[in-house]
Amino acid sequence: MVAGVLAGQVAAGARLIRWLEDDDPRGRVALGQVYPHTGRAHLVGVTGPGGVGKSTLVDMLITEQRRRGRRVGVVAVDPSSPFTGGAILGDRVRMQRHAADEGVFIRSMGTRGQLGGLARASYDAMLVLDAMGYEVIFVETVGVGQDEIEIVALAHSTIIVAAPGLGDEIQAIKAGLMEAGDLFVLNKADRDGALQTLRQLEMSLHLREQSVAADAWKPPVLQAVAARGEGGAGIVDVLDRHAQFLRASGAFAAQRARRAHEVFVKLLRDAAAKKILASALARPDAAAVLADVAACRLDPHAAADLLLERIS
Ligand SMILES: Nc1nc2c(ncn2[C@@H]2O[C@H](COP(=O)(O)OP(=O)(O)OP(=O)(O)O)[C@@H](O)[C@H]2O)c(=O)[nH]1
Ligand SMILES: [Mg+2]
Repeated sequence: MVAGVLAGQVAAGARLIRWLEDDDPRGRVALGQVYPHTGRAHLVGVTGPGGVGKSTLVDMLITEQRRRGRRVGVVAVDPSSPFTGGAILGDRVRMQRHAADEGVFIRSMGTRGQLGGLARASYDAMLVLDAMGYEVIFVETVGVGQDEIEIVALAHSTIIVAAPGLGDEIQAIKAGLMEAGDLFVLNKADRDGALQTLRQLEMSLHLREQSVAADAWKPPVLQAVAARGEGGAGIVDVLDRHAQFLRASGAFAAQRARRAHEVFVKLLRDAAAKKILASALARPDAAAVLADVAACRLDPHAAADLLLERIS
């Protein structure tokens, strides 16, 4: 199967992603073997409020990337809906016309209950797509919350998508994601109020620019009408420019190292906590300590200290 993944076979890649999602031990072994073949892809996060046209935009960007001869992977993440939910179905339908194209692989991910695991599952899926040889990988997430920021932080370049007339959402973007954006796209530029929203975006970016170094990347604001396939070439031009900028400054590789380090620490923390918890609760005196807590003879802090002391 590892050979299949490295040869870019869709069935092999899909199976490995499923194993990793399910925490199947075979997934770990295979990941260890494909990992040395990762690190080549340009990872692009696409996020913004619900319904602004992210999937339609990604669909358009796939077309443009294919026109430039690149193989494209997509990870569509939806933390809010169950695995078979509407939005994910929507993504599939919206990007359906690429389904027959061997140069495109689209994978949707839902939470299946564990919200914290979504960033990790997305990371794993990106690694697999990277190893499969997709040169550009889009990661679409819905919303502007902490989980999205975490997922977007996995990418090299982040596109924040907005739409006209979304005053409140623009505020939310400002609060949470403005910092993370490398490129802002005002989609649905065919709608009323486009110019006003564009100015709002430019103004908040201008404020941000005043506080960064002169040689820093200045995030452009572009317009698009994704539903009509308008604006794709300009967006991909900027993405290419940003990748070049990151490579020239060494940030492309540095970001990979930082990302790997963050994931490593998170995994180590989870594993360590699980192990310690299991041995603490397995102690013969654990039940008595818990009973003391329940009977108000011992406070929970002291109980935790006690059990930890005894296992170390
Ligand atoms: N007028 C107009 N409508 C658009 C445009 N782009 C997308 N839409 C429509 O907006 C709706 C939402 O599009 P999606 O691409 O699903 O939006 P999304 O941001 O991926 O949605 P979620 O993933 O549910 O957050 C669809 O009905 C699209 O046809 C555009 O440029 N102009
Ligand atoms: Mg979508």
